[in-house]
Amino acid sequence: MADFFTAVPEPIPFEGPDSDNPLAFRWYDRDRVVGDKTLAEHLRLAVCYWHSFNWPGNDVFGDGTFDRPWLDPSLDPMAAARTKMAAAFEFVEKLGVPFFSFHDHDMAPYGGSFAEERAALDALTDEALGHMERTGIKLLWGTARLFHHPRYMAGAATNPDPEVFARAAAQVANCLDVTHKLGGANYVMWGGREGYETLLNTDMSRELDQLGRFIHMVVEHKHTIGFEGTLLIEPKPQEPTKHQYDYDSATIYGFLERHDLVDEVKVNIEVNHATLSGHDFAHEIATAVGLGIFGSVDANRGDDRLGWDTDQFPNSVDSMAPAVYEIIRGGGFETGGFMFDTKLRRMSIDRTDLFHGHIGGIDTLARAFLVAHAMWEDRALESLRDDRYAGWSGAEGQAIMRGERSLDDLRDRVTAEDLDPAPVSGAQEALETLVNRYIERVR
Ligand SMILES: [Mn+2]
Repeated sequence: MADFFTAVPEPIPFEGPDSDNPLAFRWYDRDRVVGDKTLAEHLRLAVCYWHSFNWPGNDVFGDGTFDRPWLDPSLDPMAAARTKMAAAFEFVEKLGVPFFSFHDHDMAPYGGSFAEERAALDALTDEALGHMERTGIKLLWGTARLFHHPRYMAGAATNPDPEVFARAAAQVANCLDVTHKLGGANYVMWGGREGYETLLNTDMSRELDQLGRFIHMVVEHKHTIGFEGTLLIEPKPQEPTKHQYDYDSATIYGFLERHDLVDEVKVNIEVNHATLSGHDFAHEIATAVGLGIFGSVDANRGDDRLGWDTDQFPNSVDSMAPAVYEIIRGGGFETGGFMFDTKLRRMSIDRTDLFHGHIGGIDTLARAFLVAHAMWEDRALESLRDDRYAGWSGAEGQAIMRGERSLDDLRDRVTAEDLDPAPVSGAQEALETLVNRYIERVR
């Protein structure tokens, strides 16, 4: 442990739901066994490097507000990167979560030739490996920042210039190599600027084919170096470009099918991206689970009144529990986890605010998990769902689904039996109240 977050001298303890200590967990009892695993093993929580340590709290109207001394441009870039890393690992260790995640250029500075940037990334990830071995903290995923530098203003893989594509490919090769070196459980591809502003200058089908070729090259490199983590694409419908190609999970599934990548790539679903695409978070989970491409989650939420990506810490068990239920129903995380791709509000300038955001978010996820797991164990929703679809387990239902009935067959049967089935209640209000009962009672 280093000495940046001195107001939090010890690891955050678990004190239970009745605690009033703001620097304690009330629900995240990491060693509590729920079903077949501990809460820590179910949730696989991760802190992000970029918003938490590499973002100064600036917005389009003003400069950074946060106390992040390593971002001072007058410092030696490598020394500043090392100070930042020490603070990041101090934070994750005190928070007591098992994983972190990083962008290449949030850990390593820009500057010099491509070879020099690669050497800086290699050196700093060697140093990260030391922190990981010392603390036991693991890497949930790495990712390349392919949207920040002006060269990527018109996209990386989808850029009209193949030299930009080449630069992006080289950057991903470096980042995948160091993610492998750090034992990353996944590698994420967020298409930061893979999209368009106007069709007046855009050949969309060409750009999508470029993206398909790029992802195939990433898959090839993964197998060449022996990386066994999961490749993930992160859906987002818009921002920064007006129309992002990776709109939502269903769009990505269609893209993966077209480019023969379904067996190689899954999705990293972000709560705020799901809601921006017009879906509930739970819908995006259920879609990905149903299509066999569910991978991981970024837990940050949006604001119902704002139409952009606010990346706030999750704070509503009511809205999170139904989505966590869909994750449990799908079998839970394999290599993925809950990652805090979260931003403090710009006025949250105390060093402890970063703890408050994460503690509240983690307790929200832990409590949502306990609610969802109790509903799953009791089969409270599943037994109702089973009843609702029971007809499809009968002989006629199965014959239809096996393709053994034509429209004519069914017309003959409906005519012969004068089939006129009575409607059955969907009972939505009763089910919503049932979920609330679980939220009230879980301990
Ligand atoms: Mn994200």
